[in-house]
Amino acid sequence: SYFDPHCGGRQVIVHLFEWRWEDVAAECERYLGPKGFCGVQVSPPNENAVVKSNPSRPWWERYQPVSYHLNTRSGDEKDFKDMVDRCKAVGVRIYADVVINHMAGSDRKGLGTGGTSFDGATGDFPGVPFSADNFHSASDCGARGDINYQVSSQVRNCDLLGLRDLDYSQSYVLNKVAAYLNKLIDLGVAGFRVDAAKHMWPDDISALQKKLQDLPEGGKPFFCLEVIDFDSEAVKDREYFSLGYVTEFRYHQKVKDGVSSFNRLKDVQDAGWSMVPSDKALVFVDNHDTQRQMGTLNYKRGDQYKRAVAFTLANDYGLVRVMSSFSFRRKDEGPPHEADYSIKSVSINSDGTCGNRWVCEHRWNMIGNLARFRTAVHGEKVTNWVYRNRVLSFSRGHKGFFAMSRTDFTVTRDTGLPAGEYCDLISDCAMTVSVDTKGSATFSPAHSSEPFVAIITEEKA
Ligand code: ARE
Ligand code: CA
Repeated sequence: SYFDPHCGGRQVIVHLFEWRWEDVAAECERYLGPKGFCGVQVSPPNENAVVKSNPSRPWWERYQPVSYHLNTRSGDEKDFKDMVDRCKAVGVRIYADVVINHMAGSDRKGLGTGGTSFDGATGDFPGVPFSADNFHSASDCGARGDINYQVSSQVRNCDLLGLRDLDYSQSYVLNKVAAYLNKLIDLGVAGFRVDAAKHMWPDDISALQKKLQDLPEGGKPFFCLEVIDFDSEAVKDREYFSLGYVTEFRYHQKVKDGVSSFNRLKDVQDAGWSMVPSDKALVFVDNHDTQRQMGTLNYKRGDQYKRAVAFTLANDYGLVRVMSSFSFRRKDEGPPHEADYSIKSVSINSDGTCGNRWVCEHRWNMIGNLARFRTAVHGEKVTNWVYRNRVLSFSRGHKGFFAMSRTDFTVTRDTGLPAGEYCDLISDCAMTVSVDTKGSATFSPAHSSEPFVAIITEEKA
């Protein structure tokens, strides 16, 4: 089904935003595979418009397709194939971010990252080829880029941000895009994050899916649809439920509000917000867009961010995607780069953190190590919820137990687990937790600077 991420039951996806394919491959082998991550959402692999100035080489140029050749600042087709194979060999799958609602903007013209020419204004994309006729005309829309979100036909047929909108009622367009996705399937990807899916008709996505081949190992590719729904516009996320996982943006709002008062985290996935059902919700604390918005939670918010991500991983709602960023000051700023704008590689420091301005949130102890926890307790409900003495703790059925606070703590809690000596996953077993015959344990975090504890029945000391 389109809901299977094809990673042998592992549960956590990480978005390695703007990483080079070579670095992703190395990260699968040295970290993601051993830590039990399911897969990686990679930046769009197809050729994009080179945005030279105002600003120079922003990250967002990758959301302006020029052709479906696999040539970007992350690498070429050979690098891509090598990454997919090396990750797969260690149990980690690749999901491509596919930008298929549109091509480059009508305000762009010149060359793509693979050297192919294009002109957004005239709709000439010889690298595919697409020409003016393959796009929706702006006649039914407001001024270019001006979508009235209360009118679903405008959301689907008008130019999002002035980006040339593909007309999927033409089988020519459908076939070109299907050929692109099938090529990625041939190369071994396990699925797709569909950019701006909200701006595509669900029936068009369904028609596209019918043209896709099964994965080489069998089964349909995994689908995650980017649909932003805060219950205030014409397009509803439920229109996409049969097509794959849907991004749950309400959750990212709620977890941000909830993390300031732990008690409010309890109802973070329901309470009148008409949240996406757990088995269809792709959840995250931030993504590459929201992390650039004012007041949002991101890596810069330190401890609060850590608590939000740790809670999200320990909780039982949705399929989790962890963000892994490059540090930025300005919103438009592209990834760390050399003088010639080639992307800098991700260096690894002796303490396991990343260098060259790569943040690598996924390597932070309470994030990287909870990937294992989430997989181990998958399918178990949250039970034993206790918020007392400023410490939140809960069990995941009889398979796992999690606790967190804002500062160091010592508490006694019912873990719901059988008696035994358990390894604390957060600290890689630097500390253990003894559970008595009643299921009760007294414990403190291994390091006071990291006030989290997580244990699972499958990891006894
Ligand atoms: C850039 C420039 C523009 C210029 C355009 C064309 O910034 O000024 O007009 O190029 O030359 C990203 C960047 C954009 C960038 C674009 C193309 O964020 O700034 O434009 O790349 O380079 C809506 C969509 C949602 C979309 C967001 C951004 O529904 O799908 O807008 N998100 C995805 C990606 C983005 C990406 C694109 C789509 C485009 O994740 O990274 O844009 O491929 C409410 C509504 C939402 C709306 C949201 C924000 O919440 O409910 O539907 O999201 O507001 O407007
Ligand atoms: Ca569209």
